[in-house]
Amino acid sequence: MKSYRVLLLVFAAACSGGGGGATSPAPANNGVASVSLNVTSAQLGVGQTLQLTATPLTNTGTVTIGTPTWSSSASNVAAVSTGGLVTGVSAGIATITALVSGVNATATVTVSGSGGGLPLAAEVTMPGNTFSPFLTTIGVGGTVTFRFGSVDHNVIFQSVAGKPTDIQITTNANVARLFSTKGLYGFDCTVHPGMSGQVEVK
Ligand SMILES: [Cu+2]
Repeated sequence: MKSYRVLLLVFAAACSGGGGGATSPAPANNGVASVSLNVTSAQLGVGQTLQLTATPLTNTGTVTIGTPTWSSSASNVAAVSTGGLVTGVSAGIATITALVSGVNATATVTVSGSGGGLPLAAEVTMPGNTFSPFLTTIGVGGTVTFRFGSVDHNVIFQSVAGKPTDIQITTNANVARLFSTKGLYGFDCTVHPGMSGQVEVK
């Protein structure tokens, strides 16, 4: 009976301890407040591997204890082992998550095609109310930068699964779009009938 009462008192003191000098209650989950990854963004070829390591940290940045659980948003693009070893499987983009005591951290892994040698960056300019080049070919995970001059243009993509967000009327700016899904994406400038182009993502 006696010891039960003492325990209750200690518990109450710990819970009300907002003031200076009060001892904090024992943290749950070893006090994991954040998770640090050795790599947060990487590019891999098909068959290449990358070892990720996750370090759980307390809210003061001290390393604490915790075993990460690894998962991939797209195992057909990048697979991850129970030990955090990532393997490129096919072209695309996957998010790898390390979960420790309910706290997670993510790494973005871009897997490029198997030796196609396709560029992952390209530019489209707009001379004389045309898109140049008409057809831009990039590898999956690549970025196309649309360079707008002094004339109003927009870039409205035809309705194809995986298309990026349209670019509304823009002048004198460069606007990039990421293509994370293979396909052929036609687009038009609706300001100038007949002003069309395509991005092929392989
Ligand atoms: Cu136009």
